[in-house]
Amino acid sequence: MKKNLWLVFVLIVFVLIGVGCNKNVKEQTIKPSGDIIENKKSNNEELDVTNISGEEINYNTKERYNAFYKVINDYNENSKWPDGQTVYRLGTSYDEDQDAFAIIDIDGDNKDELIIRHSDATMAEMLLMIYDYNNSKDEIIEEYMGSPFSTFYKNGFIRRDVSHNQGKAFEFMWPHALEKYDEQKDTYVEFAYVDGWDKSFDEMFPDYIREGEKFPVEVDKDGNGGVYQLFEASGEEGKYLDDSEFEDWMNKNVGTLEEMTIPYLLFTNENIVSIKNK
Ligand SMILES: [Ca+2]
Ligand SMILES: [Ca+2]
Repeated sequence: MKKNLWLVFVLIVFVLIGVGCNKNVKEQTIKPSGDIIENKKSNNEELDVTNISGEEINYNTKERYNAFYKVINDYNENSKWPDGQTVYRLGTSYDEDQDAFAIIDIDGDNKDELIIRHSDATMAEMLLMIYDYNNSKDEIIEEYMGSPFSTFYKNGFIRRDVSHNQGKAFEFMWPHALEKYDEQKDTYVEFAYVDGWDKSFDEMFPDYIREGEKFPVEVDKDGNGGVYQLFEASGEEGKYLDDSEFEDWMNKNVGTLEEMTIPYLLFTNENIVSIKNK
């Protein structure tokens, strides 16, 4: 169990520094041919989606869907991610654990993205990838790497739950990262990390509490036995907030969370071909 706690700690640190898992590829552009180009600057072709005459540019072209089709097909047929890495599958027979894909304007920039949900994997290797397409360069762009435990909201926020909750949050809440769509960078950036402390954890697992440490009773004003721990920047200590204080912070900084439904499709021939003919 001590080992498990260390794992949780390591996981939190990883989330905070923005490394989701072993597929550590950030902000790269990938040519359909498989060449990867470092892309430290913005992925955005043009922030202004209108041309000189003021007409809206349509980025959802045949080329975009064709590039997505190639990615989907390569993933399905050759078990290859766009960056050339191999897709490892467990071979599940349950529908809800199958890999799936979706095409949707997930970030609200008027361009459709390709989402690949890799659920047919061990918990640690599950992935949710978002790919964009650069029309002018004919390139697939990796916009986001998260996990199937990510929830997308209409205001550009993502809540990414950690895969295991084995820390002090215990039964009070589920630790998660909050990420936010950055229009300038055309990618999602870290916003905050939310953990918690369940008072009953101290009694249940006294061995895991560091010396001199105890549940912050003074913060738990509503007395429900739980407090939130909020990290607004990586590396900071994290401040404890009671339920209503955390709620205020959420209202002020995150706003109303309306969940987006992602129209996932399984990797059947029919579904794959439908993208080609889009
Ligand atoms: Ca979009
Ligand atoms: Ca409380």
